[in-house]
Amino acid sequence: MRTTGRTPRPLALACLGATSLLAGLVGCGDDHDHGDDVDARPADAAPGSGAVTVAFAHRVGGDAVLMGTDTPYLNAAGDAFGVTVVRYFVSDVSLHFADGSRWDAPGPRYVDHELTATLTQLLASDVPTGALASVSFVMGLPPALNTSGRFTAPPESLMEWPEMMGGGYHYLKFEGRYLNEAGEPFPYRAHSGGLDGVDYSFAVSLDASGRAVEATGTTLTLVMNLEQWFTAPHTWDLDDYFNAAQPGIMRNATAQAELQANGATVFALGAP
Ligand SMILES: [Cu+2]
Repeated sequence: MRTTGRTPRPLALACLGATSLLAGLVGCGDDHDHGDDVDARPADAAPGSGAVTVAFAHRVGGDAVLMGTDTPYLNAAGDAFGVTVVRYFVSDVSLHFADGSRWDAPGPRYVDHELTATLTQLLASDVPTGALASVSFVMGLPPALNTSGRFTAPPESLMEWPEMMGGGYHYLKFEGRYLNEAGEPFPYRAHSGGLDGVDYSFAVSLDASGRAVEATGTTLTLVMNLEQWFTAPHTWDLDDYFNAAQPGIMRNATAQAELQANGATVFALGAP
């Protein structure tokens, strides 16, 4: 497991300060002697810690996506579309606690809707317990992680991005079919990645107030609302991006920037 860091809780700092300044006058230690809590924890768990698992869910219009080559969904521009591929990286997950402290799970995580093992990933078994404020991560691979050759085995290695376009890896492969202006099924491949040295990954922060890391284990569900990739601020008429003359968008810096901007509303934290 990777090294994780967490900044000290302000309460503990305040206590240390009070202890050193007012030694003998303030019974600071008594407030932090939670002996009863220790007794309640499983014997094999560190005091004040629990396992945190991240689950990944993929939805269209609020419902779990049904994969296939048909076109059961409508995007904001009125295109009928379906979904055949959802593969992506998220990186550098951090938990932000209500007390202002932070716990980091650095590094990339690969998710493929078709690979069940990637849909539930243990962050760590010893995350400090406490009330959460938010969950943050990077959609894609930030430049420090997006280096050619980082992944040598499938499935991650299959996300390679061509060297002639800057190398590294796709952040996202979102594919399916849509009905074009002629009413015929046409494939779309919404692929994103760093293009020619420009990074299009982006930070995501999701409100987690009301949630907590529990000693008994916690699952946080990161929901990707797929239709949002095509929605606001750049509403995509898929005919304009995927057609016989222009079947892909990987070389299209404008399209990469638009996917990045549309991504701001793609993610949500699912119900516990
Ligand atoms: Cu591609």
